[in-house]
Amino acid sequence: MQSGTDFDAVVVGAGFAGIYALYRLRELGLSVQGLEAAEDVGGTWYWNRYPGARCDVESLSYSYSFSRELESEWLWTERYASQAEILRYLQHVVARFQLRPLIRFDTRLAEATLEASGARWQLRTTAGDLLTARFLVMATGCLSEPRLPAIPGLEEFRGKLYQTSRWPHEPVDFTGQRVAVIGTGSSGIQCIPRIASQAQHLTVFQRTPNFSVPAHNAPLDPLARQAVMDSYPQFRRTLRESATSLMADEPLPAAMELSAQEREQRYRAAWEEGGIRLLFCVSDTVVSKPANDTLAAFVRERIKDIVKDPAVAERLLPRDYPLGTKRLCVDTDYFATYNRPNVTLVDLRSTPLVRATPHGLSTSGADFPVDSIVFATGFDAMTGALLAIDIRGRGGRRLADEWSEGPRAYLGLAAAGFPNLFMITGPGSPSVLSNMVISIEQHVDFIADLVAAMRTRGAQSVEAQAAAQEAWVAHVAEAASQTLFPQANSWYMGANIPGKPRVFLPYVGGVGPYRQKCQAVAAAGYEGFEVR
Ligand code: NA7
Repeated sequence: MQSGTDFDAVVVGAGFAGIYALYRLRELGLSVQGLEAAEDVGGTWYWNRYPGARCDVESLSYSYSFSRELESEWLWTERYASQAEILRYLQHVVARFQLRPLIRFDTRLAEATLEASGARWQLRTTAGDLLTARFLVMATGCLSEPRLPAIPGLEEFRGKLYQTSRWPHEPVDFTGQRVAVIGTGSSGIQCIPRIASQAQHLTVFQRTPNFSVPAHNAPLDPLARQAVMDSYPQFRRTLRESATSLMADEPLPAAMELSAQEREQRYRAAWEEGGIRLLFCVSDTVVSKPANDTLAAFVRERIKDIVKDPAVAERLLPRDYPLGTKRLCVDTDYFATYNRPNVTLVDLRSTPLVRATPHGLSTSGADFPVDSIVFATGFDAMTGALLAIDIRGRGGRRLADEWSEGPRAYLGLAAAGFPNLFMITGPGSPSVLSNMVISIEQHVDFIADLVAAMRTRGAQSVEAQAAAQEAWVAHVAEAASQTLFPQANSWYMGANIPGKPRVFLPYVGGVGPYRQKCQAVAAAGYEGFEVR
């Protein structure tokens, strides 16, 4: 740990974003302090260690590009990296670049208050420790504030409770147990097959069926891996400039321009390839309802192919939102798990969860005695972790109040009234619609370049201008309105949190175009920012 309490920059969070922010800001010669609530680095990949936890972006794309040496020495072993492998990678990065001494662990930021000078932040941790920083970098994550439903009677339950995003560090053995999993988002879909293979009986409580595509995960072929690694600079550039940063842009036909047979061939090829390619095998999946309907129907047919009991298959078919407007899941044997004799699917739409009892869960239809309950019920996405901190900017204005009708940030990076505070992959940036590592590097580089430019100018503070912010927020909303995304009750829309404003949170205009916009802003002397 570092000594002293006054820093040029404090970085909150030590996941992918915080680690790189610490690295870049230290390279600039700034005094930097990292604060991390956990006892170790990793962020998302520290907390989400449930069975089957795996990234749904391919490992060769989901890693830092800032160091050629780092790139060439780290050998990913599988097409999709497991949580454990990604955590090892981040621990390696921190050790390799000697970042650990910069981080204060087991330390959660509680309050950040702008000083009267308008150019420095006073910080208080939940333990009551005080620090100050000129720059405050919020690397707090998009999916880091977990959410648990209020289930009456849960305190009386005598079995064990687990949460995918707060999984114990020691192995959990469900052998011989009756287990309940609540939630069928990505986390549920990843852990359900693994828990089913161990438990005596698994009951899955599903509220909304999800679209999911097979991962077809496999060990990476060493020669193919080396070929990508040899071409990393070009490979990364292609991803950075692409619309999604997940795969290279290629010309795609609109679904309805194709014959039914051509569509089916394309969808099948993408299904066989596995992963999120399916979303990007025609040009108009998330903008045209007729196009989306054809793809959704294709996936429903695949679910029916896999699930043997037609009544169970029927309950698993997503019908009430367009494919891709809730995060498309990537699975290993998810639907096939429902063919196991020890797995029961409970549809909470027809029989809602009523309460927990000392021995299990009760729906309006039946009682389900269980030994353990696993919550895979998601997060207060994009804004939850930021607003969990009492942030008070100019004139004592609270960020939570400023955002009461939805987040307002210029480029998803900075907010008017909150000078010298930056968000990494904040609301209004491509963030969760992109390859997070690529977006994180882009944000951190933008911020580091801005801080360096301020130093050259002798500036003390930088703040988003209200007019630029409003124009950007309007642009983010306009971009979303051109798509099908607002049609789903998704966490992208804040719909999973009671009372949260319904606003489409990430920027859907494309990663490459967003990067160009940021570059243009910088080239114009940080247009839209007030540099004082
Ligand atoms: P998600 O995707 O938000 O999934 C949460 C799941 O929990 C989803 O199926 C919810 O149903 C369900 N849920 C939430 N509250 C309840 C209650 N009260 N009762 C029953 N079911 C409930 O979170 P994940 O952790 O799976 O994934 C988050 C992201 O992490 C993922 O998209 C990847 O990007 C990585 P609902 O759909 O709201 O009806």
